[in-house]
Amino acid sequence: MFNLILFGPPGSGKGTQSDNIVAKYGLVHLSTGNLLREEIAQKTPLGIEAKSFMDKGQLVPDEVVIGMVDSYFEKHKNAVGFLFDGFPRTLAQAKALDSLLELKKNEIAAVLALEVSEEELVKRLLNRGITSGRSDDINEDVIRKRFAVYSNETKPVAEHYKKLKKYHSIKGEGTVQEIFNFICEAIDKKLNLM
Ligand code: B4P
Repeated sequence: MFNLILFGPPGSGKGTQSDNIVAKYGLVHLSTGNLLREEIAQKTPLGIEAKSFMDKGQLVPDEVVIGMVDSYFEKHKNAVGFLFDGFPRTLAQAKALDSLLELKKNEIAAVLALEVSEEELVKRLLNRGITSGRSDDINEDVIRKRFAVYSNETKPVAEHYKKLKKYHSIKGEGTVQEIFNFICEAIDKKLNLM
């Protein structure tokens, strides 16, 4: 299996680039954000609980997210690899993911981290709020709260993978195609070393 994490702050383009990556490399896309939004749309108990956190710009509790990832794995037993998008977002999630993969005698090949300035991120998210109506993108205070959560809870995930020498920075500003080219370069380099 070839497993990648696409990492970066809210609005850095993880969802956008994931579509291109899975189309080119045949990986299974695991976006915790998309899975949570599906639960919300179906008004499941998990979705109703998740919405109350997401609308405030907070993270959904680890045990909820990890349980969801575990059952997604079960549904995709024959995957050639996974692209993790928006997961892990806390150190506890990263450690849970490492253990789940270890059980399958597998590991993360690389963490690709999209680097984008905060000013550009706010612009993108407010713009998406207008076009998609996503409730966590409409209010600038909620967006700023998500950045604070990212700094406090998600940045330690970067440190974890830096120590394991799996972390690669990618320039996340430019056109979608330019950024995709940087991502492909990093992936192809990794694949050639395997
Ligand atoms: P996510 O769904 O993961 O979304 P995101 O971080 O807001 O955005 P992403 O980086 O995917 O941005 P996108 O490509 O869409 O999370 C939403 C919420 O779910 C979280 O706040 C949290 O509450 C919860 N959640 C999710 N996972 C969780 C977890 N593991 N644990 C706990 N809670 C969790 O791009 C954004 C915009 O920019 C788009 O409009 C796009 O068109 C535009 N864009 C993209 N690339 C561009 C470019 N190169 N130039 C200009 N615009 C660009």
